[in-house]
Amino acid sequence: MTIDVLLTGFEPFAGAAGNESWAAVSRAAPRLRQRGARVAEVELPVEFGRAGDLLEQAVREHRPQLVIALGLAAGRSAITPERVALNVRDARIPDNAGASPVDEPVVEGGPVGYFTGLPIKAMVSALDAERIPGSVSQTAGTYVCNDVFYRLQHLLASDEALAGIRGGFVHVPSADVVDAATAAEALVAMVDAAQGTVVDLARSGGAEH
Ligand code: PCA
Repeated sequence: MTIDVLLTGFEPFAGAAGNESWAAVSRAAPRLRQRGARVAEVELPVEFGRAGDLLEQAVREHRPQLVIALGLAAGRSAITPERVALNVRDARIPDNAGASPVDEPVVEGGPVGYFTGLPIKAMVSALDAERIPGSVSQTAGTYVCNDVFYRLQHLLASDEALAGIRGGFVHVPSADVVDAATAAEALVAMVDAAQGTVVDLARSGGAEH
């Protein structure tokens, strides 16, 4: 089946009861459906390798036009569309299967990094318009979120059958910073912005460090 949007979030990790990324996806998907969009959502395991395998499977199955993968970044103070995925795994804490890779590539022989395929400046502008805190992030880290982000960009860049699919990654902060209802509203606004933007805005999303 061909769909418009594939959204993914993660299961809980590091002993938490829930994961804000999945809370946002599971609340936003029915709202997008209500407005006529064809949406698929997948909850990914916090496991190096397997999470990317499942995302790849979902992209091949659904052939969406747009893929937005979400993850939790506790400690951040805004919703942060990610600029770049890196070809490295470096776990500070074990993943949910107990794996702690250090300085391993996500994809052996793959390029050092990929830029997002999402119009992240337009997405941040859309968050501004909703008065939801948002900013561009320059790195998705080196844990499972970056793993999934890199796998997604590598897949979309290397398989011609998937040409034209736009995808990328967004970190959401913990619920005490942005609550679940607001994170879902933010996700709907970011989907709208991504669908409505062909050439990204030339506004600054830079940082000195
Ligand atoms: N956040 C972690 C992995 C799963 C999640 O929600 C990360 O930022 O890598």
